[in-house]
Amino acid sequence: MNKLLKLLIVISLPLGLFAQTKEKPQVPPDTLNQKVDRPINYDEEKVPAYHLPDLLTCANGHKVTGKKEWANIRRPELLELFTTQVFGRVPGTPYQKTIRVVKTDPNAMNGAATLKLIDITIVAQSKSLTIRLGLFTPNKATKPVPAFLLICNRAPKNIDFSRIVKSEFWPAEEVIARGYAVAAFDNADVDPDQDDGFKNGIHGLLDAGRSSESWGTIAAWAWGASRCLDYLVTDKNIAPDKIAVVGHSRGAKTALWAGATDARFAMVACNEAGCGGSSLSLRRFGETIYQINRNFPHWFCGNYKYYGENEDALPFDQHMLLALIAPRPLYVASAEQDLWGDPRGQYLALYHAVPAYHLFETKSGLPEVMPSVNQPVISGNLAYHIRDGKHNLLLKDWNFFMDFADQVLTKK
Ligand code: GTR
Repeated sequence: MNKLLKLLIVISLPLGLFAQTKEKPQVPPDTLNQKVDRPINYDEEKVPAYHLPDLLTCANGHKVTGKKEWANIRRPELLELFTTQVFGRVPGTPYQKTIRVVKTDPNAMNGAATLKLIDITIVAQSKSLTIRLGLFTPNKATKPVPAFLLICNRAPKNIDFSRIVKSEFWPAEEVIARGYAVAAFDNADVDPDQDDGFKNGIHGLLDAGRSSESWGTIAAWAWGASRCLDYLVTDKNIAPDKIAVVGHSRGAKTALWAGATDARFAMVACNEAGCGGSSLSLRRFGETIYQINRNFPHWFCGNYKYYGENEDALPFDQHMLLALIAPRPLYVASAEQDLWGDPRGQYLALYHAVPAYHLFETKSGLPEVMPSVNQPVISGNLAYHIRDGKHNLLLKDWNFFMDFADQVLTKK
């Protein structure tokens, strides 16, 4: 091989520029039953060569070139792939939903906001469950405002609606000060974060027999986010077409799936979603599909386990999940020390989602080179930052999200 060709391959491989589409794989053996303890790779040099499945090439080989084909053919195909292979399908069990505003305090945050507590009760198969949604709207607003909904995957004190405890994880005062409404719910209200055989939470209400395609806990939380949205779009203080969903880590995987499955979410802010969320699995850097399914067997559907230690069989990668948000605004955020979540893999996934955005408009382009720490890139409807420090959701992240929302939601 001549030198120039060799150099081209070395430069192109990390970005997966030699992309190709793969057929759906044969079901490989369930590697979870074998004891695999491969060391986790944190070395960029050891990232294997990989071929990213092509975002715009349909299963039948047809290459999508326009937004109509994307919306009618390729996007539904990818949505189905992520439904059957990663997150699982929501059962069609009928249920009743009642929404009740149980408390209103027009003088919250020393008069800066109005607090509403909303109970969303779901009844099915003689069982019931209530999701408590907390919402602050800014009192100084003269018209309906954009809103942020946080899927809280941490202890409820992080979203303390009484504001006795304040946490950067949900900096409600700062969000209100910038003119946004801010809402949150505890994901445990929807489904416990436990491998409980899907007996409890919303699975206990809606499941009627399970298969390898049945929904896992992340899909359940995303479903819960949509039930919160059912209320938020009716609140007269909120602009119903300007509601962003925000999540951190497992909550960010959830936010991505909520945005993918519910187009009413006008923006997704995905903070450090990592494996199964915003980072490319084919890089096998940090957490792997095998590890995540071993440690959290309840998060995804059964089929996802087949790809553990078997990434080459993947007919998709996470750039395709990000592309399901297109053309809506999408913010992907990483943290410098969060190597488990593979920051570079997160940036590359976003970079490779760009072709879907380009079917709609060309302003959303991203540089090939990852931006420096604490230097957000905002480009049309796409944004990215890598914050200094550890795996966490901090005020700094929220401020960057709000800078983006100022452009893509408020000014819209
Ligand atoms: C880790 C998990 C990650 C991420 C994280 C979190 O243990 O391996 O995928 O979701 O938890 O949610 O904080």
